[in-house]
Amino acid sequence: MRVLVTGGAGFIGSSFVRSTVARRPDAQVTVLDALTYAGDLSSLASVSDDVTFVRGDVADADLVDDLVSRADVVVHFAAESHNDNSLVDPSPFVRTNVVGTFTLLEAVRRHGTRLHHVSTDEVYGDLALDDPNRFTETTAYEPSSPYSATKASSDLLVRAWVRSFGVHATISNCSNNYGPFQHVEKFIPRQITELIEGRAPRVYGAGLNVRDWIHVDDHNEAVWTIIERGTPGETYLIGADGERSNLDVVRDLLAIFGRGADEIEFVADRAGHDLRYAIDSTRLRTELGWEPRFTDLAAGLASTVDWYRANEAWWRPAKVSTEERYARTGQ
Ligand code: NAD
Ligand code: TDX
Repeated sequence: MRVLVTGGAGFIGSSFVRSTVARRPDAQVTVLDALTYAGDLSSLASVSDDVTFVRGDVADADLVDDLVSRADVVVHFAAESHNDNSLVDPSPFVRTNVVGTFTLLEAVRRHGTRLHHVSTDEVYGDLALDDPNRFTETTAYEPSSPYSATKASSDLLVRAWVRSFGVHATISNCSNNYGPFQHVEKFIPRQITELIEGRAPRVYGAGLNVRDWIHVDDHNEAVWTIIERGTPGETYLIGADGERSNLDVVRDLLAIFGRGADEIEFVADRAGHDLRYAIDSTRLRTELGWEPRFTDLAAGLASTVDWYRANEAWWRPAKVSTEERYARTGQ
């Protein structure tokens, strides 16, 4: 099977590529990635002999058409992915997330290629802390940030291309991922690397916001499950029942580092900050038989801390510029 992976040098995409090479020897993997600030070819170093890498833009119609014509399945991870950046400059989000997905859809339409579109639970907006409901496949779209609005737009394009043109596409909306190779701008790697540096974690607002954490390997196994057993045209939600407040996560990390539970720096809140995300993944579990394997978040955080301690050379180059960006917004 010839697999084209967009965004395969990013956090989740590179994990997908490494596990695909390790576990699916029949797959011939090509990666299309623009290597923005968030892409890092060294994340694919361990599989460089097994993967064809193409540096390019998912919104480049000629390049995308050529690559899609030579693929059996396209797995679309490429995106601008960070909410805080979308509040400073939304334009690359519109271009990559909306125009890039449109470009890919036109190519798979021409070539009849199977597409899996990777999306986020943020398209559904947020929930009250005490809301007994969680997001399901039928929850209405209500995105809050420029990032989530562009991801919602991309999902709606996929749905329309399925209905209007019969494109063979599935969509997954997953909760917050954690694990190795995640950019230091994101919450968990930022706090781990601050703690390695001897500083205090930076928590937005009062830290009461809740995220539903899933290990990146569980996400990617779910993506393969949907590619192999999902029904084209359908949406599947991916989540591992990992709801925690940001304060709880930070306190787990402080304990791992042997630091006091109150050694926290509270900083400016994110504009429009979503309060809570929570995924009901019943459909994926009952219809397709997927189950998460990393259900112990404390253990998953401890092994992620070990990875960042052992791989300083991977994250160090991005750390200073990331903190300079945060300093400009008081975060
Ligand atoms: P990331 O920012 O780590 O990686 C994105 C990758 O896309 C990078 O390698 C970057 O170079 C590449 N890219 C960006 N613009 C491009 C363009 N125009 N053309 C080609 N490549 C381009 O993101 P991530 O956290 O790995 O997220 C991957 C996907 O999963 C995204 O679609 C995101 O919306 C989705 N998602 C992420 C999470 C999460 O918790 N991180 C949760 C659910 C869904
Ligand atoms: O320093 C920080 N302090 C802090 O309190 C950072 C970077 C974040 N936060 C908070 C904001 C959120 O409530 O932590 C929570 C998680 O923040 P992010 O890592 O920025 O993730 P989030 O905004 O929830 O979005 C993530 O999950 C859904 C991914 O970045 C998206 O790509 C994905 O779609």
